[in-house]
Amino acid sequence: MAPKRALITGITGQDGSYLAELLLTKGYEVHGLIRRASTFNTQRIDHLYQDPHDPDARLFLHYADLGDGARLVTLLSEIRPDEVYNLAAQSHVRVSFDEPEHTADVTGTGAVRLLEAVRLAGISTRFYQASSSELYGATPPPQDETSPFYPRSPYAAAKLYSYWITKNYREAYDLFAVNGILFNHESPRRGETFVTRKITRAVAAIKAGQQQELFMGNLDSVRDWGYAPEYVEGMWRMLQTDTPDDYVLATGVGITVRDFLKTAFEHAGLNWADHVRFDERYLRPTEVDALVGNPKRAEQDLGWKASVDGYALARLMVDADIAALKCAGTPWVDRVELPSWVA
Ligand code: NDP
Ligand code: GDR
Repeated sequence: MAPKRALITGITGQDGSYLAELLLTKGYEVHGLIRRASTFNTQRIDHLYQDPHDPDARLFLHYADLGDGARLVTLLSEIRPDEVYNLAAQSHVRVSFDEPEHTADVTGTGAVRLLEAVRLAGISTRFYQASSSELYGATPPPQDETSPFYPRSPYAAAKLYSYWITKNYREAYDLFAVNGILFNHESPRRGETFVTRKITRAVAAIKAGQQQELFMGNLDSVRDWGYAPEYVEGMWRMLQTDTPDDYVLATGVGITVRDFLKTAFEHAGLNWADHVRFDERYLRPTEVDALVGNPKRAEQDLGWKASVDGYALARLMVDADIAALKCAGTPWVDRVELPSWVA
């Protein structure tokens, strides 16, 4: 039997790289969209690279951009995937205040370009949309699939559009399309400007004597931080059900940025208050104060449950960043051996 074929947008990002690994392990043929850049941007998936001339190759990369609808139609028609995972986005909330129009175009309109490409290609495919807990914004926790949305950033407003357009294509065209409403999830592959990775990289650098201070914004916000490899398993499970539905993935445990800081610094034998300074440039014009998810529906329907909470994550990421610094020059941090309990 021919292997299942998946298309991942955002394959070079944190989640895309873990999802590609997962699907390759499950025997899929994996196609990923990459953007042309003046420098290499495939570090997170270089370890998965296969020469496309190899008859056994199962990973294929294609140049494309969510801003280019015609290209998406061509690719969907050629690849004819069984499953499409739309993970590509301008995904940084703070940056979305600087670039609201670009964020709307990629993170919002990009989703309908891809959905329209699926429809115009006339293929039968299952579609996953990377929706976000940022949709809840000002709605107090705990948040689940029935909680009202109240976006608090251009990013969240763009994700609100992609959420509803995905639902609309499900209802209007009978497409198997789902929204995964994922709460924050992190890993040693997390982008360096998101708060968790910013903290754990700084801890490693301070511990090594390469840095003294860390400038931070609001330490009071509460987030429900989970471990990214577990969340991509949840994405896949959402596309294996009998009927399409939307699901929250979360740990159910909320901690403050300050808690994460304290745990990360203490894990390296450091006192966070000796090093952390305030810088207002990291504040957002409108903040999301507290996100804590209730993942009951995913547990019941998908058998999915997170096992790593924010505290464990802080320790895991500090270990990985310390190991990465010790192996400076190592192309990718996950090649460094992590503590056995991490795996
Ligand atoms: P990343 O920021 O790590 O990755 C984003 C990906 O999108 C990268 O591969 C990037 O490519 C690609 N991309 C950006 N703009 C375009 C474009 N115009 N055309 C094509 N590709 C583009 O995000 P994550 O992996 O953390 O998140 C994956 C998805 O899940 C995102 O949609 C995010 O908004 C959403 N999400 C993430 C959560 C999290 O906690 N991580 C929680 C909830 C939702 P390049 O490498 O070239 O920049
Ligand atoms: P978030 O993640 O906005 O929740 O979006 P981020 O890590 O950027 O911020 C989390 C919280 O930390 C506060 N904070 C800082 N944040 C950053 N980046 N840098 C700082 O110096 C800093 N100091 C304090 C923020 O104000 C915020 O309250 C992430 C992204 O992955 C989205 O794509 C995704 O949809 C949501 O998670 C769920």
